[in-house]
Amino acid sequence: IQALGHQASRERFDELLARRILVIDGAMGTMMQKRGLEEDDYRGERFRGAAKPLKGNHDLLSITRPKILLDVHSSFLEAGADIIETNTFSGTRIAQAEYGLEDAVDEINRAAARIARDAADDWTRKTPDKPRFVAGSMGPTSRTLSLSERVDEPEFRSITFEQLKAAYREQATALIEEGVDLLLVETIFDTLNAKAAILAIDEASIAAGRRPPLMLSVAITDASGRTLSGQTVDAFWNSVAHAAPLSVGVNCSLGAKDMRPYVAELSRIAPCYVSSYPNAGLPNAFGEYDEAPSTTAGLLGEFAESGIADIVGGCCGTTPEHIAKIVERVEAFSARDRKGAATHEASKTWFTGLETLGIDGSTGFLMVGERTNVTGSARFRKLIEANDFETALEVALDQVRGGANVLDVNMDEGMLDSEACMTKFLNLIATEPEIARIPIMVDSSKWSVIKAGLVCLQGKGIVNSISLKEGEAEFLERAREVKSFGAGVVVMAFDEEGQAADEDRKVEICQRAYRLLVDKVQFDPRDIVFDPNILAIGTGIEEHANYAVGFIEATRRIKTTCPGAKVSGGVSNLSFAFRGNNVVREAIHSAFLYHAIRAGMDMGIVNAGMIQVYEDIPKDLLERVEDLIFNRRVDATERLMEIAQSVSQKGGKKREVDTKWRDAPVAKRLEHALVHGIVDHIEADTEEARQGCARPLDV
Ligand code: THG
Repeated sequence: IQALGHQASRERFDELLARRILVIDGAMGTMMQKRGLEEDDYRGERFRGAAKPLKGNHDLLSITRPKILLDVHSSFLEAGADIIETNTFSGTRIAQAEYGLEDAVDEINRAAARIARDAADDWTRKTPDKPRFVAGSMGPTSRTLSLSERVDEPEFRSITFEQLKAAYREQATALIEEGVDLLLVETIFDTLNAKAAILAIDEASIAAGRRPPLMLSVAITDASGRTLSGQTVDAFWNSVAHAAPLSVGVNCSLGAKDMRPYVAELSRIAPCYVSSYPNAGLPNAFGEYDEAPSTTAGLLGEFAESGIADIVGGCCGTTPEHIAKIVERVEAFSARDRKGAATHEASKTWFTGLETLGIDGSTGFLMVGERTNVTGSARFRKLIEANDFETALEVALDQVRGGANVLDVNMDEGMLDSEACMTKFLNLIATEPEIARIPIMVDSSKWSVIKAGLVCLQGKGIVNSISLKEGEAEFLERAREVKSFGAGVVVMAFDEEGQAADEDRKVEICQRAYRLLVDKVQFDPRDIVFDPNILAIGTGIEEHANYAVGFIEATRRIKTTCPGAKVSGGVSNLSFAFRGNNVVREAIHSAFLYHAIRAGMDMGIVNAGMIQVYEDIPKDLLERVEDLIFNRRVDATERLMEIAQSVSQKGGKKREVDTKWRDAPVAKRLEHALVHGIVDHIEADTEEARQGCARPLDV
């Protein structure tokens, strides 16, 4: 992609932005509406026979009323806009399907791009010192990949990632081939839709041999500061940062005034330019946007002056008068130098769900919940086999409440349709805010299952795992695929010769994988998570005695020689030999983690909520556990077994379940249950509430 002339056109924008703020045009829809166009105007000759009503399908006007479109572009260019948007906001098969015009999509995009190109080139000739640009507009479509449209079927999706990606690819291809200068994925309300667009643009650019710089623009729906699909602004950014856009910003949503904090947030965390093109204020009683041009311009001028926005313009309700005022107001300012920006953020690893998880040396150990794994939990497996996904979701929720920072999901079981189970479970999780808050680790030894998982994640998840087991070619191919989704990756210390058991092999394989990922795939080192294999100790087999030491020492060396990369491991593997005795297993895990974390282990797959505090491990037990972990005596296993019997009676640490909320009045209990997604008492509580109300609706 870098070879596709991308760099040259980016440098051009760098040069311009170093001199001034760039202004993007105003609303297309508003301008069209002003003309009082009727059904026949939209139809023209071309769509005379179309079956469905077409009024309001503005994208058609590029074909049926090209002169009007040219006039609109010209009026914005005359007002001083540097960038005009193509009239293609709904130019995808998905959006046009609402009008039965799927097959007109290529034509719509090409016609719109040509008109915009002509208009911009015309003005570049008129004002050579102020070149004009065309941004190919790509709207969010009318579908959403992260939400269900059926209340009673939360796993339902009206479209697949592949369908949406294909639709965006068709649009991007036409826009690129017709010579747009930029591609603008805008009004993003679902980050997963945007990810499909990003992948589609990559594919279309490679096929077309040219990659225009990318602009991404998110819509924040209300004062909660979240997208419609629930992500915070910083989670949104960290989920799309892999696209390395020219700019990221906010459009539509609110007026400039209420948009400010989100624009400021993006400018603080994103190392690219920031755009802002708000509506003309908040809608009035008639749903119209009527903020005065000087007001919008005053607000955006302050953005430019404060250095939080580099590209500004208007969305719904903004007119050439707004743009003219904005141009005047931002004239004195230039874009902020983005090169030194966000250095603090640049040092961390970021994963996201609906919210952001930032990891660096100061974060502390992170727990990856292990229970949502059909091979790691008999209970979870039985629930999935019985198709009881509702209860299976509670397993996930328990992990989150137990403190899991990331959730590992594994559906690898011969009797299951693993791809379908992964899809269904992740789609369900996506609609449960308390779970979807945290990043997902998609765990499978089958690549098709990993892919099924990746296309369900709007956040920046983690692939678990890839390795050099099948050689470099496959390793690199998979790494590229992970990167194209912007996900992180767990790399197992495994190569063509097999699994690394001793320290030197673990280090050697991880270092080799690191160089391949960083040098050949330009994989961000921060997105690499090494897993140097936690293998069972205390098995009675001599070669296993040093496994814990090997992991800890390898971790230390990997962390110092592979800068940016993180280290993780499946902690419960360590104590397989002590199955059935949870007290001993938990003591082994906690003591092991205490030392592994000091050696640099960042995260681990654990039974969240069951990790004990090191200091709380009884001293006699701890001594024997550490003898085993550090391979300090040949009889360590026997000595641990000896006291295992006596401690096993005490039972594992019971999860602290907060039941205090049950003592509250019924209305409060229902509120608590709703907020926390607890269904346990819902029927009894609802019934109790109903008895005290006049009508069921009051409940
Ligand atoms: N590295 C990476 N991924 C992994 C592993 C790893 N994924 C799977 C596994 N190893 C980590 N997950 C688990 C989950 C559960 C258990 C161990 C590891 C476990 N389960 C109980 C047992 O088998 O005794 C199950 C008891 C029950 O049925 O409830 O110990 O190493 N990258």
